[in-house]
Amino acid sequence: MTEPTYRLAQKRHLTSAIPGQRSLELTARRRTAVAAGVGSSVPVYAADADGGVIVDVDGNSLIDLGSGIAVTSVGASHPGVTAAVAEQAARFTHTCFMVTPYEGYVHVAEQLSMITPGEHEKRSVLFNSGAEAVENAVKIARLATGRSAVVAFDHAYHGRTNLTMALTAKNVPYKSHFGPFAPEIYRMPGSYPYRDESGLTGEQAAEHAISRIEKQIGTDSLAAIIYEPIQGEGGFIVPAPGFLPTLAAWARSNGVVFIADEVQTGFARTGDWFACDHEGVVPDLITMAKGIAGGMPLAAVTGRAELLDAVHAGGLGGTYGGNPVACAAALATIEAMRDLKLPARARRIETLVVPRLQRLAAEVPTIGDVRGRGAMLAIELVRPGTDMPNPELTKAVAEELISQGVLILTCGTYGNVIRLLPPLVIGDELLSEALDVLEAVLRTRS
Ligand code: PLZ
Repeated sequence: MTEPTYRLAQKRHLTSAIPGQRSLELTARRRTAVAAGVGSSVPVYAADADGGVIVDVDGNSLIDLGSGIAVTSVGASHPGVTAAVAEQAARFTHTCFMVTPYEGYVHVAEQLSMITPGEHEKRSVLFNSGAEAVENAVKIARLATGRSAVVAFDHAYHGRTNLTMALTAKNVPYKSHFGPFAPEIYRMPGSYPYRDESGLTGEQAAEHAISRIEKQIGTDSLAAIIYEPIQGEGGFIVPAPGFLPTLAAWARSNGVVFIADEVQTGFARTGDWFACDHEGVVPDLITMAKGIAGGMPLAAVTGRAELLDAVHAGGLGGTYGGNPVACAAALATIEAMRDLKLPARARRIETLVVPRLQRLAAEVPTIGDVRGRGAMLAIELVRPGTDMPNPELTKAVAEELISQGVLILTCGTYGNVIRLLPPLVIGDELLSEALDVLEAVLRTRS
């Protein structure tokens, strides 16, 4: 196994207040040119990034616990990825796979067949974003089954396009006033162990959803059910054991396509190649993006050959889908993940972080829950002595961490979850320093 090498010093180092002067200037320029509807989690502008650090335009070096929302698992400038990008860009940046195909696309599809769950015959189609992959998975499921209904779940996040907004659960900021939404989407209760009635097993939670589906939709109208094996934006919610296998088995025996949305959980993030692997769940279709290409925009739908090949020639595509530079990046990323044994590193991150957070939770009454898997970890903040969400504290903690040079993201239906998504190549010392800061902030704020 190779150890990661770093180009930038792996340290937290503040040269100015956060944000510094140059970032403030860029914020002022941005206000006059960039749409107000696009938010940013941190008030500084990136100049360089590598391994576990992001250096801003004022020279501040921040510890990155966000990976650009679970994207830069191999780091934001992994040398193998940047070399592959440069090499491919120097030959050709685009021909359009639908016009003049190229080997990189085929090679990525071959790799996806190998690493995704299940030994069955598979096919893949490539896109640009997670939302586009989800849209296409639904198109494929509808065409292949001849049915139209799709079930999504409470706390789900699947994207911001019209169909994926309809699949996404949370109104503000994702959906509010952006309707009307795509029809034939039904929402069901999922599994949220911290908030479900106590003692509810994963199997029982799945049975609740299944009996509602049967009553409200009817299986012969249902094309697909879509689930994130760990719900990401909804709050890093790990379903109770047994939930996913029960749902997947029911789908299979009723001719319903089970789509696993692994856009956030995929590519080594949770300690295995895919989060479905932990319970041996084999989805019919799997959607992927984010970690797939080391930061280059690429997404994929991989699944059963008979589903993907049911679509007529020309039925799937897009100008940029499977762009050659993005494919080169994906191949280099997958190679780096194997080489650096990133699934194992994600598991190691869990063993370094979770015991510390659990000890902290025993002392700090505002920590309601510590959860997650691999390097997709979270703490849910509540009002002391209750399970009432505490979004104000969550926002204050995140802001304080960022001002101390630790880039952290929040999430959750109730806006009360601090999430940890470090690059999988982050060094132990740097991660430990970030946790020191997190612990200190939580102790003083709570
Ligand atoms: N499915 C499970 O997590 C993207 C969204 C951030 P795109 N999650 C981050 C934001 O506020 O826009 C995501 C996801 C899951 C689909 C998507 C959508 O992926 O690449 O952002 O389209």
